[in-house]
Amino acid sequence: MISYIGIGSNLGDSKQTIRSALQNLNAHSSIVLESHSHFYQSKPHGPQDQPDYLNAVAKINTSLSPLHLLHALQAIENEHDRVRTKHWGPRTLDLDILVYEGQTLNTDHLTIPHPYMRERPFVIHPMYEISPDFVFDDGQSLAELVTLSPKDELNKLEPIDVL
Ligand code: A4P
Ligand code: MG
Repeated sequence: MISYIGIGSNLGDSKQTIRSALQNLNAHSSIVLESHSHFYQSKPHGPQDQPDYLNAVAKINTSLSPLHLLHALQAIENEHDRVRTKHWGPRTLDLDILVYEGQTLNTDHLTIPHPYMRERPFVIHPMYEISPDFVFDDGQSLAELVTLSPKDELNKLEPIDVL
């Protein structure tokens, strides 16, 4: 199944952390990394008293169920010393399931599609870069969201070798 993963970091060496997270995704026996976006730097959304973020989006193909995928992502977060402190606060690595092919979920542990993704330039623009034809199950296209989402807040970094 195709799934898109939102990757964020704003503590430590974020570029290296995101690179390593992409490598960990690809190294998982039930996940194939299909593609990933450039890395984008932006101001924090939510609480402002924290460093700027680096974000990217990955497209994966996986045989894991959404819940098993979440657990795999949490294991990768933990490998990167992710410590859960405050909501929307700083983190070494945040991995969110943005969408999972054919799934709409709203449970205590998992909401798919990710509830805030459509309002977040740091998700919409990188995802559009790798999947410009993507359309949500409710019919809304990523192309339309991109026209509504301010891009000037994002600083696209030079590409780096990941794999
Ligand atoms: N959970 C529910 N749905 C999902 C999903 N689709 N994917 C649950 C992943 N997890 C999901 O997550 C808390 C719980 O959410 C998980 O245990 C899982 O069961 P968390 O990452 O530990 O907690 P959090 O940070 O408090 O919340 P969340 O929702 O991950 O934060 P966000 O929404 O990711 O916001 N500004 C910029 N520029 N860039 C950023 O990346 N990120 C945030 C964090 C704030 N501002 C930002 C950025
Ligand atoms: Mg998260």
